[in-house]
Amino acid sequence: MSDLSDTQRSPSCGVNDKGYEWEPSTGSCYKYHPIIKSWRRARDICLHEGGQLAIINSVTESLVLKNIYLKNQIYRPPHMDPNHAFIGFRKSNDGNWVTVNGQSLAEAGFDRWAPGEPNNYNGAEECGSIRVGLLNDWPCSKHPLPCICEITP
Ligand SMILES: [Ca+2]
Ligand SMILES: [Ca+2]
Repeated sequence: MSDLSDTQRSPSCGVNDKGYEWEPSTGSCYKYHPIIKSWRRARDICLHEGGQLAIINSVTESLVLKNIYLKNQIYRPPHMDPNHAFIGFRKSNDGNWVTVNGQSLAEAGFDRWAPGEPNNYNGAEECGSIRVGLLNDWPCSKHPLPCICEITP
């Protein structure tokens, strides 16, 4: 017997939170939060919900996340960039980018930065975001962003 394919797995995300939507193409559930003040706050909110900040493990998943925030534009305050959200990676003390699971981006399976990124703008961009489906570095707390949480049932 082979493993069940993604489409045969339970659509349950394992939490009592209708904000999480099952995505068959990646086998994960995702929730979009429209405004989060800081990356750390975003990380804590996802953990509190039983998930974690989304980690991109494939090109497919980058496109899923891109579509999630496009789908959620209705929640967008006028000054917020709808194509930009905190996700689960940041700069470690030794200057390497690591996911909230402690993997390098390459180990996680997706390390495509947006053109010109990471640019460490003003020397103060230590946290990770996704912008139009590609990676970006962004200040951890100076500018609020939406965030995307992930649960892998
Ligand atoms: Ca993932
Ligand atoms: Ca940047």
